[in-house]
Amino acid sequence: MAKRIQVVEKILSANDRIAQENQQRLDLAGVFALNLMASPGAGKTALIEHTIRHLSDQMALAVVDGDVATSIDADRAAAAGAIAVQINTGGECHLDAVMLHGALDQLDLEAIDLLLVENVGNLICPMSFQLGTHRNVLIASVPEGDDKPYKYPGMYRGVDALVINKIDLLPYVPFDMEYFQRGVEILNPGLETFPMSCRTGEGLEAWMAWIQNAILEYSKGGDQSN
Ligand SMILES: Nc1nc2c(ncn2[C@@H]2O[C@H](COP(=O)(O)OP(=O)(O)OP(=O)(O)O)[C@@H](O)[C@H]2O)c(=O)[nH]1
Ligand SMILES: [Mg+2]
Repeated sequence: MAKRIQVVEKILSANDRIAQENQQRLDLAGVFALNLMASPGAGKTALIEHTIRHLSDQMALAVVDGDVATSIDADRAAAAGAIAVQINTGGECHLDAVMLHGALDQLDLEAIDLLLVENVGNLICPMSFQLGTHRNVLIASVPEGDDKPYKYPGMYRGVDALVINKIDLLPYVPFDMEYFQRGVEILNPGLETFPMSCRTGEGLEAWMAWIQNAILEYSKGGDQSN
């Protein structure tokens, strides 16, 4: 048993080394990168599509899409107007730094300002594998239920921003926003939160402003986080 733990530790530290390398490559080319994590179906790709449509007249966007088996999400990102690279994890429930490293090889980083990485839909594994991106973002969604911060604390603790998607469904599903946000506040005090509906477009402006501001800070050289 002790041996097995050592192996896991080695894998994680190898991952962190490559994540660092990824971030150096991104920084050298001036690419600001977000790691978007969520449970399956929360709206990661929907948010990516909106972000591409809102920001692509101001900056060059690329998407790296992690999926177990298909290229459906990368195709959606490409159709929305971004350069898109698909990673098929072949069963793995998360992206890791090596996978992102391979995807970066396929991109002309010098020509990109913003990189959106869509992680595999999962609320546990992705958090254990840093990728070298500058921010970790969690997309929660109303139909998942208001107890998720309490049940998946690691994910809520480790992110830099939180989107609460599908607020258009609040009248139809039981979701106590106060209870949900209380859980978030305990785990990650002051976490920047964006209530949103990718269906109606509500809340998208604040999200776009957050990205624009983060990129501005990054381009001033004050941001090497994650
Ligand atoms: N009502 C409602 N539906 C939404 C919203 N955002 C996304 N959806 C729907 O939710 C479903 C999943 O959206 P996706 O963007 O594919 O979710 P995802 O997180 O990328 O899913 P995976 O990549 O499979 O994990 C789709 O049917 C979307 O149309 C929203 O704000 N409101
Ligand atoms: Mg998706």
